[in-house]
Amino acid sequence: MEKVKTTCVYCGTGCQIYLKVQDGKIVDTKPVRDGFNPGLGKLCIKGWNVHEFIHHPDRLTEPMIRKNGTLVEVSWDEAIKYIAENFKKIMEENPGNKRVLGCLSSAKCTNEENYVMQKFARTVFKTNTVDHCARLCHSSTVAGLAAAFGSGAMTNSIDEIADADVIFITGSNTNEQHPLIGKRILTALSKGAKLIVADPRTIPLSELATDYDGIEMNQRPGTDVALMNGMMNVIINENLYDKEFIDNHCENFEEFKEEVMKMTPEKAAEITGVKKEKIIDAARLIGNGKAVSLIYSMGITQHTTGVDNVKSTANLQMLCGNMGKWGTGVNPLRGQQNVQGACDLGALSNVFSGYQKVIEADKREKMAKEWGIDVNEMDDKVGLTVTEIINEACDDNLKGLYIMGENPMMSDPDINHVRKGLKKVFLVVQDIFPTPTTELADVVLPAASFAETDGTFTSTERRIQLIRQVIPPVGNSKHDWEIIGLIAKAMGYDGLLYSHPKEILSEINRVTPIYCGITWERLNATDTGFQWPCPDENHPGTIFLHKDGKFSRGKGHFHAIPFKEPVELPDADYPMILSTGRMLWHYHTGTMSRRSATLNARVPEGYVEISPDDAVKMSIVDGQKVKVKSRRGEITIKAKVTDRVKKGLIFIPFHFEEAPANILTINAVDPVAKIPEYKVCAARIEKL
Ligand SMILES: Nc1nc2c(c(=O)[nH]1)N[C@H]1C(S)=C(S)[C@@H](COP(=O)(O)OP(=O)(O)OC[C@H]3O[C@@H](n4cnc5c(=O)[nH]c(N)nc54)[C@H](O)[C@@H]3O)O[C@H]1N2
Ligand SMILES: Nc1nc2c(c(=O)[nH]1)N[C@H]1C(S)=C(S)[C@@H](COP(=O)(O)OP(=O)(O)OC[C@H]3O[C@@H](n4cnc5c(=O)[nH]c(N)nc54)[C@H](O)[C@@H]3O)O[C@H]1N2
Ligand code: SF4
Ligand SMILES: [Mo]
Repeated sequence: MEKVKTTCVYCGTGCQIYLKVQDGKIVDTKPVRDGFNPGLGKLCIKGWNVHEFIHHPDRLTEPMIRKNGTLVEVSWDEAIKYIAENFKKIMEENPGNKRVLGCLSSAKCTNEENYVMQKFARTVFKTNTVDHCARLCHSSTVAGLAAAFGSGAMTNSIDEIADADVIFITGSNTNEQHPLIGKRILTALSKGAKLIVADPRTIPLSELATDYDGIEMNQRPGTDVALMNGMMNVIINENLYDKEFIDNHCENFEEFKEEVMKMTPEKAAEITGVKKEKIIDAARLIGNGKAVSLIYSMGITQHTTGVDNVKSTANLQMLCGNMGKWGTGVNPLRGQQNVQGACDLGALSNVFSGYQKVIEADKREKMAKEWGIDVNEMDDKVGLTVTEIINEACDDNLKGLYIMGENPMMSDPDINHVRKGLKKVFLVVQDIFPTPTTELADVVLPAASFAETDGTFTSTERRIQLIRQVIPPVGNSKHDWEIIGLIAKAMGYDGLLYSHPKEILSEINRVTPIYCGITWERLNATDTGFQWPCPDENHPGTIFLHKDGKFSRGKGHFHAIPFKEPVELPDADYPMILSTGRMLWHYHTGTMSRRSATLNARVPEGYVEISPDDAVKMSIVDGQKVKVKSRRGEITIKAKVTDRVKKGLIFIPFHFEEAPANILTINAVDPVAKIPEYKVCAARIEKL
């Protein structure tokens, strides 16, 4: 059997896999064991079964246009012509208006495809309204860490976690969501490391923390600033902080200290619901640690205070000098297999590739020159973000939207609001499967999957690795980069016609300083890939950032962060806190994992986690169907009675179309990062 090496398409760990081919079909997946592999020769259950969705009969294989209300198969020529005419018409009817059209790019697609999509938005639609799911995920990280350190990425590498002597994990269910990174935590524990887990729920790691003499804290959702300020209060009071590191490498310490001194451990305990003694013990463990690694994910970012939460993680690690050294750092685990890359390549409304700001004239001039366009026609303001795109569509301001590889009808907050907006616009959706979003589209375009595409993905540790075309695009589908080029040409711009992704990568190398040295030739000559920044072709890449306290922005900046409550707290009508997130067996909106027979057989339907206390109080038994209501809507779903959640808290994974969590969630966002508060809203449970 032929086997082709490529990169797993689910989470951001970047595991290397072989896809096995028989009679033109991909029939099996095996981990790479004979070469470099961030997964250490192992895979998680999603990785083992990643081939299962590729040939699923639901794959989109022909372009479709909505005619008299139904989607009808058409030729590529007809679809492309129809799209170009409609988008051009919107531009002609709204001359000079740079907020009538927008694009959603995709963390499921390659670096090259994301580069092409943002270039399309900026050259053809002439707008900076291009964004993607990072907005819903780690936009708080990008904003918060850039403000603190000058660079918004995971500071250290996956391997280093195994060598930390204290690991502080907060808001990351690492063993379920990044299982092969979770493996490094186990290795560290077996070498004597201490684990602190702060999560409102009890997760697999919580048990490890208690088993290995660490600390588990179940804070009230949305109280992380109070918790971390409380810990830092202890660290300062007990003189456990790194004065030398702060004096030499940081700024604004006094203002920060003044704020932190207000949050005594007593006060923090009162706000968070965590016992004072635990806060003090956790602070001492971190303060006395030699190499402390801080790991976080959505539990920190998905709040209206997401940026504040992220800045607090930075404060904590700078305070103890746990930066710029092996085994330390602030380590946001990036979720999608290429969300780091989609951000790096400029699929964001405020930056070109390499985080070059769109509001800076010299950056616009540089891009205009490379792209062969008139700089004066470029959008010089920050564009709309994911949630703003929906709001503007609802208000009839945005009139056309081109979505590649995103499913906002399942993944955005407050789906009823999303539906209202998407129904109003001329909508083009390019996906590999039908989704609730394609159901609203005027045109549906069939894309090739990761197994049918050459290109690169960038993993959570800033590592750029190749993906390889194993089979030709299924049916009549085409590569995402190719489709975008065809639409651009039909709209009068030839600068997006490429013959192969390697041509796109060499353009990326030319205009993106952090990716300059990561060429197609070099990637083919190594099996480890390269970690950015990699400024030239002789550079080996960068294992950890901010080495020796030399922060990307110069000095590390301490921020004074007062605690703020989430936007919607429980009350008499909606007495419970609803939190949403994920589980091991499914992936996001389920388009892929629910079409994987193995994964779907294991967990075939959605559920709401409810505590035994609340279940008894309401006489709800495990497995019973209940109604969950919020101010936005209601769903019917199976109750799962479990002590993973505490009294007053319920949790719903957002993978299931029949019981979509996002009918309930609130469309309230962080003022800076514009990330929605997926982790806290008020809800109630009713018996059917
Ligand atoms: N199996 C699987 N793996 C995945 C994904 C998937 O869908 N399925 N998705 C990928 C993607 S894109 C992402 S972004 C990552 C996300 O990975 P994670 O962030 O690990 O996943 P979540 O379930 O969203 O949330 C993590 C934890 O945050 C906790 N939490 C909730 N509220 C709070 C709070 O107020 N404070 C704190 N500190 N914690 C809180 C939750 O209880 C939960 O345990 O996973 C990636 N990996
Ligand atoms: N309630 C709640 N909602 C959340 C979250 C939460 O924790 N709670 N988490 C948020 C987070 S962190 C994230 S990252 C988002 C994810 O939000 P989305 O990105 O909208 O979710 P996905 O299911 O990953 O959607 C990816 C789409 O791309 C398609 N696709 C896969 N491969 C390809 C390809 O090669 N080409 C093309 N064109 N399409 C492809 C898939 O079929 C799917 O429809 O969800 C967010 N929504
Ligand atoms: S840990 Fe992530 S990258 Fe590795 S096999 Fe599992 S889903 Fe794929
Ligand atoms: Mo994500």
